[in-house]
Amino acid sequence: MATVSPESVGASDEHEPVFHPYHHPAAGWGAAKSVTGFLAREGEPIIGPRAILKMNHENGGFDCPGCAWPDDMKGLHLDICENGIKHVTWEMTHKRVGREFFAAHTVAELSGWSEFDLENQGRLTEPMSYDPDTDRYVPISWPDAFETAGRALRELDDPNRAAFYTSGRLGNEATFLYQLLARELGTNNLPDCSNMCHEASGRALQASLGTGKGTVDLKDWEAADALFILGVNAASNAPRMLTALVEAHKRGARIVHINPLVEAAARKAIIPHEFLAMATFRATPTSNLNLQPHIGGDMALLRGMAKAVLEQSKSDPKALDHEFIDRYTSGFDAYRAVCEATSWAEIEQLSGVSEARIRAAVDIYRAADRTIVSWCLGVTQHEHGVDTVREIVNLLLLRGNLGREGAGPSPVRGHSNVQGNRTCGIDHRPTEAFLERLGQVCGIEPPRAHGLDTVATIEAMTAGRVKVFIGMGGNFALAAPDTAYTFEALRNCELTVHVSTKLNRSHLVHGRRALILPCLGRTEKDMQRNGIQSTSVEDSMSMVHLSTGMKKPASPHLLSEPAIIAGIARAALPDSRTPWQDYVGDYDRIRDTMAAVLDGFEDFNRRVRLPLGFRIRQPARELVFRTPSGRAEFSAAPLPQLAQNADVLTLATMRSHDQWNTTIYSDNDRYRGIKNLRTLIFMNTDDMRERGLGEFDEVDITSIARDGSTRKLSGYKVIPYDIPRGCAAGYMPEMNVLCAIGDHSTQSDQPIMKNVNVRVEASGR
Ligand SMILES: Nc1nc2c(c(=O)[nH]1)N[C@H]1C(S)=C(S)[C@@H](COP(=O)(O)OP(=O)(O)OC[C@H]3O[C@@H](n4cnc5c(=O)[nH]c(N)nc54)[C@H](O)[C@@H]3O)O[C@H]1N2
Ligand SMILES: Nc1nc2c(c(=O)[nH]1)N[C@H]1C(S)=C(S)[C@@H](COP(=O)(O)OP(=O)(O)OC[C@H]3O[C@@H](n4cnc5c(=O)[nH]c(N)nc54)[C@H](O)[C@@H]3O)O[C@H]1N2
Ligand SMILES: [Mo]
Repeated sequence: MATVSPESVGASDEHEPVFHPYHHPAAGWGAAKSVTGFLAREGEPIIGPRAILKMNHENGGFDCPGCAWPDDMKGLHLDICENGIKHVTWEMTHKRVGREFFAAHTVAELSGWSEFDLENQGRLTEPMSYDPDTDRYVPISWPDAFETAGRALRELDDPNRAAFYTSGRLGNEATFLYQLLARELGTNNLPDCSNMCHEASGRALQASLGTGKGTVDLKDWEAADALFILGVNAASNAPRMLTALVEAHKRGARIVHINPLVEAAARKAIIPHEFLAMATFRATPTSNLNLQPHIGGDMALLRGMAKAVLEQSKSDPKALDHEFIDRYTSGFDAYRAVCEATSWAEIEQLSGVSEARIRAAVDIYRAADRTIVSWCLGVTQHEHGVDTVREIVNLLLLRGNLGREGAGPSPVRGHSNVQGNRTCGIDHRPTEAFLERLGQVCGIEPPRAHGLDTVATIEAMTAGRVKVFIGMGGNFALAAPDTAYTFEALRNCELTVHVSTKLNRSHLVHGRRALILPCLGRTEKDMQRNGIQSTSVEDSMSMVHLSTGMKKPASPHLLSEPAIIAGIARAALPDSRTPWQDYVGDYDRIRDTMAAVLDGFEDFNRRVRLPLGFRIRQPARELVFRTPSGRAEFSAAPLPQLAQNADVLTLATMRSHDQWNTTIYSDNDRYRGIKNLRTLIFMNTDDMRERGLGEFDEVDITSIARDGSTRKLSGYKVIPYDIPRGCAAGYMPEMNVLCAIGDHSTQSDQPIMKNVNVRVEASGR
């Protein structure tokens, strides 16, 4: 049994924990107050607000490095949010972690620090190399650092002994160079954070519609009559969605939230740029109906909705869009048959929602001409993530909610450029067509065999099959499942290299040799041979636009991500004919090559400079389906069963309001009423009573993996919460201790982070 003490990860619970249910609107004054306090703490009273005014504005400015929600298309609003401000300020801190810091602390000592304390030391300032003799990081020059990484890569007996991880921050140009480095070296081992978030969405949309992305944009959000929001905590994780929800409600659109928890965005909101509403405390409701399924019950709920629509079509032909179904889809009869064969009793049992409540959602769906369904991790991080996203598409197809204004599927992506990473080649399963063009344009021979994703990389490191790990941003050690297992995997490497802005856990859980390579952040000026450079990013809705940093770099020794990649590449591939140096001197040169390789990037350099950038064409939006049948495909997969013992709870791991993935800003979770506590578990009061537990009681949480192995966290505090019976929730990354490495979806290989079987009992029993 693997046990990692909760103190070793996460923030330190120093202050008395508090739980008071939150009744105020999302955003509004609570957000304003929180931002003010945060700016003061980071010592950013002047530069902060000025930089923030530059954020997400058309023509200049930098893209918010936070979430992937698109920018306001009209460029009118001060399009900012509380968490975006925190994110930018965190990067722009005045604090520095230089060579004196590393000289003063051994890695063993730093390993005892909390995540908050590590990142709170400030920005990294120069390259560092691990010295085993003193157990400290010591300075290393950039040429020596490149040679260390380059030699390790050169000397591998097989390029597949290396893995190149990407966190979704990386701009498109650096992304392209990074995948080129991996493929010129000879491997498709390109694990990325998307393997842990929207892999299921990509696979499902590809199978159903022939495109791995959503089909709608912000204009569609403005035109929809009904919005269904599944498994996303928008007020914390995509706060600018609140603007869309408030505006939708004001114009009379209906909004349905489907989530085991009633999150802040499912109640009411005040948006930050609505100063009158702020001044008068006038909040707008952002929901017409909240359904609380059992964790993992979404697919059954959606099938119930489809079943009801099909039932109604018997007396009302207008319930279905027959013309659309006949002309553009395939597999309808099989899907209708499977819906008819599924009983309401089964749907109620597997979804945890009553027939009457499901029919209430159907009333809203039926009354709308244009429906958008939007979702995030509550849908994807399950064994049946792919089937569930396909069920979303099924439901949309029934009423022709595709390929027209105001309708379609709209996944909410996570990191600001995670979608662009995939578009620009970070894919461990690249298509033959992409490799063919990459090979032709770049004059290389790309490997054809598929590479390793995140989980497979960890397993390969454990088995000694991957020896060099390069992390381009992110915090792999903590973000990945099965903390103890992943730590051992990283320690088993010959060399671990992290390109980072801040000190984090992954620097302390390292291979025999280790490098920390500090890079420019997105807010900073990137000066190269031909002047200041901009990079491009792609948002959740396929808009590509430029981002230009404007702040003086945190240290004169920082390099840009493209420069670091090129430095490693030149050392690893001494005979390379790729013009690495020219690429770095002027990112227009990278974009010229990208335009020749990537679909939809024609004339890249001109179009990316248009006021709002450009939108990558979505064939499915134009009713062109690149599927085997050439049509949109219904899927008739069986519903997931919830079979489990009565004493086992289904646990979802999720984010608090005050964190960015593994970056913890504070131990508060304002909208859920929590202060000073992260080591908690939200439970239904009946489940608590059954176990003899009261509020704040300390519990042990034991997870039971599919292979029967168990993992344990101790000393967590119970919070009574409005969550369905049999369900529980708590925070990542701490709870990754409970996620078994082998428990990934057989459909997407995505770790099952929202569906962990656990036993909860009072500590010490
Ligand atoms: N401030 C901030 N913003 C972020 C991030 C951050 O950490 N902080 N992370 C970014 C990243 S990388 C990503 S991928 C996104 C993540 O954005 P979210 O998907 O919102 O992330 P989570 O906090 O994991 O929350 C998932 C939601 O799913 C719900 N849920 C759990 N299980 C189920 C289920 O079975 N069914 C349904 N319907 N709902 C369920 C939870 O109650 C919760 O509301 O946010 C991005 N934005
Ligand atoms: N249990 C559980 N685990 C999860 C999830 C979950 O819901 N439950 N969610 C998963 C998801 S959706 C994701 S996306 C992953 C997140 O996984 P990652 O993307 O790997 O992790 P982050 O915490 O976003 O990475 C933070 C680090 O990025 C570095 N950084 C910040 N800005 C930059 C930059 O501009 N450039 C570079 N090079 N580095 C920078 C800093 O050093 C910082 O410490 O976690 C996954 N893990
Ligand atoms: Mo993510």
